[in-house]
Amino acid sequence: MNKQAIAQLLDQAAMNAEAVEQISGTQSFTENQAYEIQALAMEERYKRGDHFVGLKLGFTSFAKMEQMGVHDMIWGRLTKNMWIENGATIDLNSFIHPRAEPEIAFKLKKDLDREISLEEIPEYIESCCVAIEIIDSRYKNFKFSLEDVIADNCSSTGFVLGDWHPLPASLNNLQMSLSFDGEIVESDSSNAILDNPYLSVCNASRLGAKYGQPFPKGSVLLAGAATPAVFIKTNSTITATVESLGSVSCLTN
Ligand code: 0L1
Ligand code: MG
Repeated sequence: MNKQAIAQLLDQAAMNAEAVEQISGTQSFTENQAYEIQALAMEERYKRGDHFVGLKLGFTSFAKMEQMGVHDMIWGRLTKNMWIENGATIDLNSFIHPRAEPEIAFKLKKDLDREISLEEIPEYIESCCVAIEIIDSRYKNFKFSLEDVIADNCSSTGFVLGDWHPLPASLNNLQMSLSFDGEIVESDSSNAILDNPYLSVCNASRLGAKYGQPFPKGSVLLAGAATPAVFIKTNSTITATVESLGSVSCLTN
């Protein structure tokens, strides 16, 4: 299959909520080609009226990188149709095997079009908030290679954002948790995100520069999960909490 055919296959899998076999099982492709496929697949969404609103980083925990045998983060695109209002109900029939992650999100104050340092973050980032990321691999059994998952837009599917807060001096040592119906199912310190969630911004800027993708002012940036992702159940309330940033929820039917 050529890149366009793979992009269309993954786009249809997401649209119809029907899993496909991992591409790397039958043909090999490079990381660069995987990002090209991701961009082509997103073009299919944009043609239907959706649009880019931000990006997410994946594999931001050193444990997850080690587990996957990789040494760098991956990034995917967030779109308007993935945005779920805080407190809204999501229809699980439109997903394949969705999982939730507790995250921290940032909002860009100006175009992020070059690699920036930690010291430059206040110039580029306006605010932060607690977030839930919903991921849903388009591959059967959530099984994929690094190239497969990049082509599949890093499993990006949905995100819920809380109230925006001015940037604190530090985002370290904050307790983060994911609850189902008020019961905590996963929790960890914000340090699980690259030892410092602000480093996600620096890494997003580095990856954007590497792949020739500037991120416009106003974009949302999901910094990566602090805990493993947890399978979502029907008829439940999913809540992510970050100490000092508050909570955000969505419901499932
Ligand atoms: O951390 C993430 O948002 C997940 C990135 C893609 C890998 C996965 O689907 O677990
Ligand atoms: Mg995530």
